[in-house]
Amino acid sequence: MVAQTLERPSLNQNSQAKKVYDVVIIGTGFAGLCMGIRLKQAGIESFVILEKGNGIGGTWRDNTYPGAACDVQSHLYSFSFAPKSDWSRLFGPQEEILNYMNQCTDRFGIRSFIRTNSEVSGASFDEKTGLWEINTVGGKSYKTKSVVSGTGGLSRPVLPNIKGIDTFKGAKFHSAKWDHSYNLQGKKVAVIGTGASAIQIVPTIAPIVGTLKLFQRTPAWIIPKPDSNISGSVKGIFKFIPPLRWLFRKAIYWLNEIGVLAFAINPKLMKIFEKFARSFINKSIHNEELRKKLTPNYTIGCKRILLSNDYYPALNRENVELVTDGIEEITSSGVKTKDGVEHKVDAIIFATGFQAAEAVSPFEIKGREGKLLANVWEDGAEAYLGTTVSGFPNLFMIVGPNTGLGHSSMILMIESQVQYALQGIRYLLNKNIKFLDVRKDVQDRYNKEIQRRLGKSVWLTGGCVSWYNTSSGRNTTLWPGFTFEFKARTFFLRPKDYEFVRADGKAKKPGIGSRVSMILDATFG
Ligand code: N01
Repeated sequence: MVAQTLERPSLNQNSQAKKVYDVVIIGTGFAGLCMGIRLKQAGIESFVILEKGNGIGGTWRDNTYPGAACDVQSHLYSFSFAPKSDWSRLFGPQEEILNYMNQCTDRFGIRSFIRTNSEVSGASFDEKTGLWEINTVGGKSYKTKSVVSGTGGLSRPVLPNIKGIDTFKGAKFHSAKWDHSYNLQGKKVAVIGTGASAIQIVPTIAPIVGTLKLFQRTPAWIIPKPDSNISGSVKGIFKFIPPLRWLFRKAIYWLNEIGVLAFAINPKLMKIFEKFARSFINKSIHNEELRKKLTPNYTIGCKRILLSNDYYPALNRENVELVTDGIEEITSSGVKTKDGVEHKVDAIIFATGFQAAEAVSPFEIKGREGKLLANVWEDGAEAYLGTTVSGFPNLFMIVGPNTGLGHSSMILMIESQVQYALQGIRYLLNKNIKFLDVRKDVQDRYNKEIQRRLGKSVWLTGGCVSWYNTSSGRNTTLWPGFTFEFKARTFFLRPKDYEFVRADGKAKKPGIGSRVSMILDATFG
């Protein structure tokens, strides 16, 4: 079914009639690209994709630090509809992932829809017209029937709130904003943080720098990374016998999926992983004091489990020191710890993560009755199926609240959400419907269920502090189940979950005919 482009007069009476897009997508990470590709395949071509950077790729464009690679197997960390036979490694490096995203952008013909250097500054919904107005930092504005936000959870790097951080006279940068013009060769370097980014950075720069001081606040559980090059013959087999590539992807999928049993259903099973990780530390680190410092005191899985074969060996190096005394302040020449020692360095690298749990949207979003999303989410972000929020009609979030995974590929969740959003958009374009708004009682019931399930998970019972949870201890980031459950729940947009408002302002539930055509669209469209 091909949607029509709506042309409506602008809300601003002083300006000329302005194009009204069917969809404005925000972001060109995997989420934004997937939505764009699916819209185009569905014959919906009245859309733009706004991107704040000067190229596509989101997280995979920004994180160019040395050693950046995926910690999910590439054959699964790729679109199901765009398999790649020739991944160079089981866990692809950043550059190859970004290339893949660029190839998909061209192969599916969506580059001309992308507007780079278009950072969104605000979005507001007009209940009278049922339209959103999207404003950019550069002063442009777009009118649209619907908005798909694909801004992701890892797009806002966080510099820690450490006293004196601005006084440091040497080089300093965040892992997600790597300064490639700075030559680390022979330098005295501090790395703050020991999360997923740091464990990739440290082994890569340790052989280059003069000395490396790694400031750890909480140790991470680390297990070996089953990574290797993929040989030419295997790539050939995948290329010429696609069912084998498909089987390989499925095998990875099910192996990862088993993890849910321990993460979310019975955290006691984590003991098995913990035993494995403990023996990995014991085997890799020979110095007893260092081993103690590196052994976490919370249940494995509570914070993200990290995969690395070269992190522990890097910490055994003579020029690397693990500092665990706690940071007191940053001085003009280094990092002072609570024991009074000043560690003088030439450069500080902040591998301190992203602002994730507290607020998902990096710009102001105004919904019905002028309500601000930031206010609605004061006590923690929540949505229905991680995608729609009551009071914010025609807005679909990809990688919204409680859609993150601790065990598998985010692209599985993205594809499910895109499928769901596409159905909502089809309703808006085909059925004389002004807007659809998820019912508050439906959203509340859903979140009650999600939080009840999360309460039993290792993320809330494991005894750690993590960015998965808000400061009040609510988990607003992770999905507490199997990815196939999420796929099943987002496969059909159930009209009864939504308030439908017609163009004449009357509430309207779609009839049985509309629902049947929706289901046909969703299945074969
Ligand atoms: O960030 P993090 P990241 N003083 O938040 C420490 C994804 N990712 O960039 O644990 C001292 O995990 C903080 O300490 P603590 C992945 O989803 C994916 O590494 O809070 N230390 C922690 O050690 C990941 O989960 C890949 O006590 C301070 C570190 O900084 C997410 O990105 C690769 C501090 C932050 O760790 C974020 O990972 C890389 C302070 N004031 C990342 N403040 C893939 O391969 C913070 N820290 C797909």
